[in-house]
Amino acid sequence: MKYPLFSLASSCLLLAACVSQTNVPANPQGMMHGGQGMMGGSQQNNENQGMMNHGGGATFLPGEGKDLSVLPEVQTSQVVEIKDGDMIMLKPILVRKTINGKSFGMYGYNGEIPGPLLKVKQGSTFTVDVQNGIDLPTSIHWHGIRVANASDGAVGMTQEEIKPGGSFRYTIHVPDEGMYWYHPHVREDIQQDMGLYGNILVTSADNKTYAPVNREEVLMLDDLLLKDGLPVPYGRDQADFTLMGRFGNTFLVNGDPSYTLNAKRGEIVRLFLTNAANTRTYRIGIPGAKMKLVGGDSGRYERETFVDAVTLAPSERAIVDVLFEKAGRFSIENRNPTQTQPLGTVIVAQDASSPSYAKAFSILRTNADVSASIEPFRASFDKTPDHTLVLDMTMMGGRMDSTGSPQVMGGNSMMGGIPPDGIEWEGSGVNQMGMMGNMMQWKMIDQPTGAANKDLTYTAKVGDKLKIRIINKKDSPHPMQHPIHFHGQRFLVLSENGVKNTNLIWKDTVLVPAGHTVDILLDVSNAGDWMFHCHIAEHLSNGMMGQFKVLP
Ligand SMILES: [Cu+2]
Repeated sequence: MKYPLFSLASSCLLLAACVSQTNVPANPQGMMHGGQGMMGGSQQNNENQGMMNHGGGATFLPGEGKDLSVLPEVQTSQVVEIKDGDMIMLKPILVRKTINGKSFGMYGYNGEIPGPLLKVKQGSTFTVDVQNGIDLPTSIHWHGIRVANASDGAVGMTQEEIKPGGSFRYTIHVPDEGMYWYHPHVREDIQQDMGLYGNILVTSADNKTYAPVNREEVLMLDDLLLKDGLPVPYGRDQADFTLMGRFGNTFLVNGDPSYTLNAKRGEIVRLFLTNAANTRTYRIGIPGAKMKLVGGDSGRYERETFVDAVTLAPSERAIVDVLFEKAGRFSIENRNPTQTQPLGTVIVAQDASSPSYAKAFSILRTNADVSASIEPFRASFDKTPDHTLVLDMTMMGGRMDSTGSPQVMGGNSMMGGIPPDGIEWEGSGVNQMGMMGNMMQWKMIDQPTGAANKDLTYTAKVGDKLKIRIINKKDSPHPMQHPIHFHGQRFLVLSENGVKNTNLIWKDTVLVPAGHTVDILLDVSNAGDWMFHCHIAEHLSNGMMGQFKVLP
């Protein structure tokens, strides 16, 4: 098979052109894909890359042309307690946000970034009136919740986009406890990046489900790409940064670039983490504190485990209990193999926390109810996969390699190698070459038939236990990780590269590193027409999505 590919020469020419347009001095290190030159991950480095954006396409920024002073100032997230039968309103609007002394337009649900934290008891049903107060068509997807199909918010599949000034009513039933989130499902690369995201905490009917803690805190993680303190414009007609996705250079926790949490000595804080970034995979750690992994996408693991850090791909959640044994300042860090970046600070006071839950914290609980919910699926773990899905991409518009052999962007080419763990933790020069969707095609391909993206439909019926093997090709033109998300259903991650997963949890998104093979088992439980797609916003915008038809 032959791929129309960029040759190295044309890649470099393009990069050179971008550099000369923006008068950024060429930084050969910065051009390397995941190379050591980028490992510092300094803000300066990233800002330089940010300047190399856009190959001349029309751009977009929220509220552009509007007088900033008339926009309401962004508010912090408020808690909305929802009872069964309640109706709430979510209105995305333009807001004014100030970071490091620079103000610009962003979006906020009800003017808040993150949007309101919706707290609701498992088994409840509520309605949400959405009124579109922004300058783009929108929708809301209730990520991870097994909602009725008509309320999935999937534009182009379950509903038309909500035009500016328009409205839509969602009916949300929450069958599963855990931390979920909501975001638009049209031009996520702009709208989600610019502040449209919020959490839904579905609390269990049984208050003994989780160990006692002193406090619960909700942390939504995001990164913004700023240049001279202002957002780098987005592609107006299609997502830019299509290759690696848009990496930010400014980290936000709950919309705050300098997040601070005050705690007492001995306090145990339960952190609900959600990765709302377009493409960045985080690895969150708090050196000096003790961390216990309790839950993830949809509730709890079979068994709690002590961990040094948790990896979170875009859209994934983690629930961790953190014990601060000593007084002092603790850094919440993105600590991955390439760098350590501070995201926020926990200041622990000398006075002792009361009551002390240290004893409960020291016990690693097993969740028999979670194992019991998985039990009916175990007989299907080792069956032959029902489907095999290949993640791949092709480049367009570039020159063919003179030898006719695939010119890999990544691999052993000049662009650097595939990272040993198959994850691009940070952007690089390649990312910033102004690549638009018409220059490449990200693909989800059904292996036996070759059907890809919009031509790919899987059909199943409620009650099926569908085993899907996902192969992320290591020799694609740009091998990188893809977080694969299924709408409307839940699944188990059975194995990675043949190694069985022995501590299961119900999930809606799985990170498949470059060159890795992951087996999942879908609990086909929710009828309708659903999407499954890569949750890197720019890859989805590029069409990396299939259709999943579930018959009643
Ligand atoms: Cu992807």
